[in-house]
This record gives sequence, structure tokens and C-alpha cells, in this order.
Amino acid sequence: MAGRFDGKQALVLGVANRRSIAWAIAKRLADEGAQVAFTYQGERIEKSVRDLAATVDSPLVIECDVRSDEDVARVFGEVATTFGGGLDILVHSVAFAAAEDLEGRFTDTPRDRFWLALDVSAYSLVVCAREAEPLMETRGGGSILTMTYLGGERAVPHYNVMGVAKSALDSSVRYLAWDLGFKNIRVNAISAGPVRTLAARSIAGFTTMESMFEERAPLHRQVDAEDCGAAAAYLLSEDAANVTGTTLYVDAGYHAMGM
Ligand code: NAD
Ligand code: 0WE
Repeated sequence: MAGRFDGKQALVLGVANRRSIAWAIAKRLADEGAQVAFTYQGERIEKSVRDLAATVDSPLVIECDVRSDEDVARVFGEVATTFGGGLDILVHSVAFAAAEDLEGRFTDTPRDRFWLALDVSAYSLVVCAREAEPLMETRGGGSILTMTYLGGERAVPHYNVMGVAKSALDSSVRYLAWDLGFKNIRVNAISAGPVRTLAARSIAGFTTMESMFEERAPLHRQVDAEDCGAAAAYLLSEDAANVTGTTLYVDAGYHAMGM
């Protein structure tokens, strides 16, 4: 079947399990014809990612801790080898803050854990974009996508240092879009409403947040990972050829509300 991503080569960072937003995006890309390489963080989730990757005939599954420049460089080296020196699509769906910083007061965030959250959740997009640039250039352009959240623009109780990291990520999207635009590389973000993933389930009060969300969002329903997959496929496809430096809200309209 002819797909929007026939002949396209993609790298997806941030699959942990079948509920991951990154998995819904990867599945969509693969279903529409893309070859998809995956990275995972740590042996603990290796098997889960390898099993998922096998279901879409992935040519490469490789470990990557985005805190390490060497790790990221090694991964893009392997990607270049696997994909014959090219890359069309990069999906960045990675975030981390220490659990204790996603409860209590933002004021109490210590210096080292502030930088940890910014390192994993924001700087990682910059280093990945830098490594992707020459590979995308050989293909005449490319498309980069990251995942963000409204907590980077407004204060969401308990999102705390992750909100500061998402602000830096959102701004990085705009500066990367400017830098890479002349090589026909686009950079965009999806701002998702709360999605019940591994990262979300462990958060205190997530269920309360879901019911508030459903009450206040114009569409009065929850967002799921597949909603993000569909929007991602649009931003990563030629349909969005003139869309860069922007954020697409997949949040049932929640961001439009003032009450
Ligand atoms: P998830 O736990 O499935 O994905 C987070 C991923 O980050 C995991 O695969 C984890 O291995 C990876 N990661 C963490 N530290 C890393 C490191 N040092 N190196 C490499 N990888 C690392 O959860 P998710 O909800 O699918 O999150 C994906 C993205 O979506 C994140 O950027 C998150 O902020 C964003 N997001 C999530 C929601 C939500 O409600 N779930 C809403 C909006 C945005
Ligand atoms: O970006 C996120 C969550 C990202 C995240 C989740 C965890 C949980 C496990 C980052 N780091 C960690 N560290 C862990 O140890 N979201 C958008 C989901 C989310 O998280 C919240 C939210 C929402 C929404 C935290 C507080 C308030 C709202």
C-alpha cells in the first residue's frame, strides 16, 4: 500500500513501553511506510523496546542516554551506517526530572536536579538536532519533532522544574527551526494534554488532573497516545512542508481556555 512515509528513514527516541507516546508515533510512521530505528535508555527497558521494534521490522535498536554526547554521537554513527548516510525524520520524546521534584514546591529544586531536568528534557533536542543535521542534509532536508506540555507556558501545580525545562525546549524548537531552515529541515513540537503513560502514571494526583481536564477542555475527553501519533504524522509529512518552529496542541482544546 502506498504510504505517506514510503522510502523514509526515521529515528525515534523515547519508547519505554507500548503506552509511550513515542511508540504511537513510531507505529504510525511504520504503518505508513517508514523504516524506523529506535533508541532506548537502560537495560531495564531493552527487551520491551526490542519486542515492539521487531513488530515493525525495525533495522536498528540501540541504547542511548541523552545525557552523554558520546552516546548520542555513537547512535547517529550507527544510524548513518544503517540508513546509508541519510535520515528523514527524528522524533524526540524524552523527558526526565527527579520524582521528588514533581511534588512539593518548585522553590525547593536543588541546583543539580534543576540542570538534570534541563539536560535530559531540553538540551538533548539540541544535540540530537546537531547530529541529525548532516544526515538530513544528504537527503535534501528533514523533519524533527519533539513533545512538549502546557506546563512550559503556564504554571501547572507540581509540574515545577519540568515546566522550566519545557520552556527551554519550546524556545529551542524556534531557534533550531531558524538555524536548520535553510537546509530544508523543519522543527516542530506537539503539546499534548495529559496522557496515561509510564511517565504520567507515577505522578501523584494524575487521576484528579484527568478529571479536571475532562471537565474544562472544550472537547470534554481525554487525549491518548494515538491522537499524538496522528498529529505527529502530519507534522512529519510533506503535508506540513511549510510548517516549522511551531507547536501543535493535541489537548482537546484545553489550552484555549481561561477558566
Ligand atoms: P514515557 O515514560 O513512555 O517516555 C519518556 C521516555 O524518556 C522514556 O522512554 C525514557 O526512557 C526516556 N528517557 C528518560 N531519561 C532519558 C535519558 N537520560 N536518555 C534517554 N532517554 C531517556 O512517557 P511519555 O509520556 O510517552 O513521554 C514522552 C514525552 O512526552 C516527554 O517529553 C513528555 O514530557 C511528553 N509529554 C507527555 C505527556 C503525558 O501526559 N504523558 C503530555 C505532554 C508531553
Ligand atoms: O512531561 C510529563 C512527565 C514527564 C516526567 C515524568 C516523570 C515521572 C517519573 C518526567 N520525569 C519523571 N520522573 C519520574 O521519576 N508530563 C507532561 C506528564 C505530567 O507530569 C506531571 C503533570 C503532567 C501532565 C507532573 C505534575 C503535574 C502534571
